[in-house]
Amino acid sequence: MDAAQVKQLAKDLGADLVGVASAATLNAHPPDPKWPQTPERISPYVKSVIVVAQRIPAGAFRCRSYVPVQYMDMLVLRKMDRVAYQVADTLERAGHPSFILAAQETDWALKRASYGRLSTRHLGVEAGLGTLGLDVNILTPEFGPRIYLTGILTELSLEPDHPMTEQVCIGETCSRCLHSCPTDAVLHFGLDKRDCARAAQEFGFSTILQFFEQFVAADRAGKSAMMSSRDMFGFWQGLLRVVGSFGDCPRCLAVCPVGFDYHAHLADHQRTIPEKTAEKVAKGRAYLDARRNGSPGDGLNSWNVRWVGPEGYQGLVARQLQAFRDAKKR
Ligand code: B12
Ligand code: SF4
Ligand code: SF4
Repeated sequence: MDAAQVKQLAKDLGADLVGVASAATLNAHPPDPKWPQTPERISPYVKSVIVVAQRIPAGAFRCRSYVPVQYMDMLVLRKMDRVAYQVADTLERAGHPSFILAAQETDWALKRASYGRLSTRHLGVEAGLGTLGLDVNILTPEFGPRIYLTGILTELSLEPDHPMTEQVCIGETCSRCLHSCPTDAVLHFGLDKRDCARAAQEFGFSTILQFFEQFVAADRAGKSAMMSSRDMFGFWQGLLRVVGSFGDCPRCLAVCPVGFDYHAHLADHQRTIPEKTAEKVAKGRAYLDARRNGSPGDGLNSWNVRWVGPEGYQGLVARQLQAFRDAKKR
């Protein structure tokens, strides 16, 4: 099987986007070399990683609450895993050992469980699907950041795709993700993960740890009150349908103006950002000044710029919007 046939297989199974990265390139460019998220750390035999992305339907971002998008996230992840599993299974039946990794699991050995075994965003960039945005989400020209993605590791050597060199993200002059973030976690092509996790993982691992630390220290009445608290209900909901333990906050995904889905279904609904404040606007301006002065910080350093798009922003979204309007007129 060649790369074109494997991609067609993934598309036929329902993948929205698919690309191929070479394991040798991924091994040579770990996102953070101190904590290598590389295929060779997992298996020395892997030659290629097939990257599959599944879009999150835009309708879920048009609702009054976050609940519908939270549940859609879980269904999208399940579909993505099924597609990836079937690709791996087909490759192996054709004689090429292949497997997938859990798309949401983290590895205790990598930064005490804050990193996945592979960074699927970085896989996506290497497979030519998009580039990292101001908020470090991967932005695809088709669906912006409104995707989940995973990798199929295979011993079959496939022709790799090339990373995009043009920055897909509009950048500091846009800063809509920064304006919308409820915990002000968006940095300059970086993220304060602790702050993000307060909203994105309301009933996640650190909330559970804090809860039980307080529970152990509480007296009998305090323990009893904690047993019937909203936190406890959140943990139950998480067990029931995973919602709450991750994927809670959709704001940076919802407001990003990249993607045909945004032009078609979200531009009207997401135009105004209620969370925008003067302080956040000033922060975006400071990032713009830093970039113009040539001192943008870690997110755009010589190692990281590879995944942001070394040629900078060249008007992709404006071109897309024009194409969208032209298509509508026809
Ligand atoms: C752990 C995790 C989180 C945790 C992090 C927890 C923690 N305490 O660290 C939190 C809760 C923050 C989180 C949040 C979200 N997540 Co999440 N998450 C992951 C997961 C499982 C692993 C992340 C990882 O390994 N990153 C790898 C490292 C290298 O990335 P990094 O730390 O960001 O480092 C880069 C830059 O930040 C920068 N950098 C590093 N250090 C520093 C320091 C400074 C100062 C600066 C400026 C820059 C900088 O350089 C690095 C190299 O480029 C991945 C799945 C996967 N296996 O990849 C999903 C994943 C990244 N999450 C995803 C999503 C969708 C989300 C959320 C939108 C929530 C939601 N609704 O689902 C938010 C988005 C937040 C954001 N803007 O990035 C998707 C991303 C899809 C996309 N379009 O990009 C992924 C890929 C899941 C998937 N399988 O599709 N997530
Ligand atoms: S997921 Fe929410 S809290 Fe995290 S960066 Fe995006 S908008 Fe901010
Ligand atoms: S909202 Fe704007 S600044 Fe943020 S990632 Fe999207 S294009 Fe980039």
